[in-house]
Amino acid sequence: MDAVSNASPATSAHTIDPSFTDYKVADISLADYGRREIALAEAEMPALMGLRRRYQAEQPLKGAKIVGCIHMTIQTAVLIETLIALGAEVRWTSCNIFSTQDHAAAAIAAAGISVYAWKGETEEEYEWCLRQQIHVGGEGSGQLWDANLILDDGGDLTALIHNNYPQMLDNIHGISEETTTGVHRLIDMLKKGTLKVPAINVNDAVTKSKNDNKYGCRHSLNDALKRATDMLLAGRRALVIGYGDVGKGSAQSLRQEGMIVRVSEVDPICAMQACMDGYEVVSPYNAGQNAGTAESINTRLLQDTDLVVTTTGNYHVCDKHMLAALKSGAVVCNIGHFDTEIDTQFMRDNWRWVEIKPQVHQVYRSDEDSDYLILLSEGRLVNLGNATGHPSRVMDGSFANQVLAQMYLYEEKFAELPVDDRYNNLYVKVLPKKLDEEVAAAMVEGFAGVLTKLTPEQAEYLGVPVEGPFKPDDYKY
Ligand code: NAD
Ligand code: 9W1
Repeated sequence: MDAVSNASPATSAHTIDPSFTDYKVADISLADYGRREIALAEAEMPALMGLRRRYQAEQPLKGAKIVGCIHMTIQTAVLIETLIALGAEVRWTSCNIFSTQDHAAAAIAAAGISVYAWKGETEEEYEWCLRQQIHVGGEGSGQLWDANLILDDGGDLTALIHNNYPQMLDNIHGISEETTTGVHRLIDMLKKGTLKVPAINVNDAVTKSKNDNKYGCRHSLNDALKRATDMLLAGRRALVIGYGDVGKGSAQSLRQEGMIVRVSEVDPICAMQACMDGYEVVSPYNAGQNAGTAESINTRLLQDTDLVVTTTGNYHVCDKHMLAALKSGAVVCNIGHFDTEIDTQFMRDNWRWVEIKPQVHQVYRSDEDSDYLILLSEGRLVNLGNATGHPSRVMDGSFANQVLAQMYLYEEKFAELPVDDRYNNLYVKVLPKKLDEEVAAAMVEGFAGVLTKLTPEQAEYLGVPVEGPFKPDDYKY
């Protein structure tokens, strides 16, 4: 069977059935546009499409009823339709008030799938959507859906069900969780004894985290800068703050545009990696000492910097003194933690803002015409505010893990255990490394890459099975 036979049906198969009203999206007329982009994304998501091919006949998710709460994007549409292709029924919401792509949501609704999501929900609407999702035909019916699996990103749906609809947990076999924050919340619940069903940590699969942190940011940082400013990046000087996975991807993103890239770090191991990768390791503070004063600032460096990118996950790594000392006209942005890395509060309180267009501000530090900084996405994640997040091939790794996690939980059938046994069978764990390797293999195949097989002698020499897993569990990739 070839890939085409598993692809979504042609547009005409998705004409809207007027009797289907169990959804709310921004504009259902965007469905055809969404469907055309889903078709393109399918071609870029070989691991997900490979799972469709491999398991379509077997229907491993037949009888599965999944409530899914994850960014309602084109890539997520391919995830949803993969779960359905393997036999599942689903009801969907977005896990973020801004992350819905309205054409993706429309295409899913037009295919007869219950989805409650639109870009720019209020907090109240967001909560409302989650409640519609867990009720058949919406909350008005007063009838909870007999869901048996949760797919979550960030833990809001998990918390809502645990706190407000605990009766649903009787039927639920488990949760697969996409993000760091959600996994932390699950581990907290497990420690406190409030987690009632097992959970798979998708976040820490290598085929999720490396893609997300490193390759996702490599793809979208330079894209965001160019969409925002249309400036030529080559020959200009960048300071990347932090050289973890996001910093590594970001530095490469800028280098491949021809920028002169400098890196600052606190961790000598990451700083060494930056040196070995050929970046100049510098500090925005004189002799690396930050006393929290203007005198601590390495003004020579900042006067020679055209772009600052924060990637640390830390607080105020681009502080008010750095902002004041930067070269006029410099671009400032964050691709690390949500909104803590740049002291935008100081910029708001003290400087004059001019909106050039959404997500691009000129921030005047004085009355001087040329004395401004260009702040992107108001200091929030620049690859989401000024670009379109991760590409399909990056989400493919993550979402193939989601499908495998749902299959795993559904096969384990936790909810069918005698009630007394449940307590002893709770966990928050990653999938076995073999499955991570399978996702990776499917992605390699999608690039038409050819893997080499170990000979039995070589496998024996290394002390690993010919078919893998090839590395110990604590191996750092
Ligand atoms: P990481 O821990 O691997 O890297 C962060 C690095 O920053 C570390 O090496 C640390 O030593 C360094 N650092 C901390 N404080 C510093 C300081 N004051 N100056 C210089 N360096 C400093 O983490 P990561 O995986 O690279 O993720 C970083 C952040 O990016 C997290 O908040 C994560 O949630 C976020 N993230 C964003 C995206 C996105 O799409 N925008 C994707 C994945 C992760
Ligand atoms: N996730 N399909 C913005 C994305 C918001 C977003 C967020 C992604 C994807 C990091 C997931 C404006 C897609 C999502 C497009 C977009 C994420 C937050 C994806 C990147 C993570 C808080 N987190 N992600 N594509 N918004 O790219 O599902 O364009």
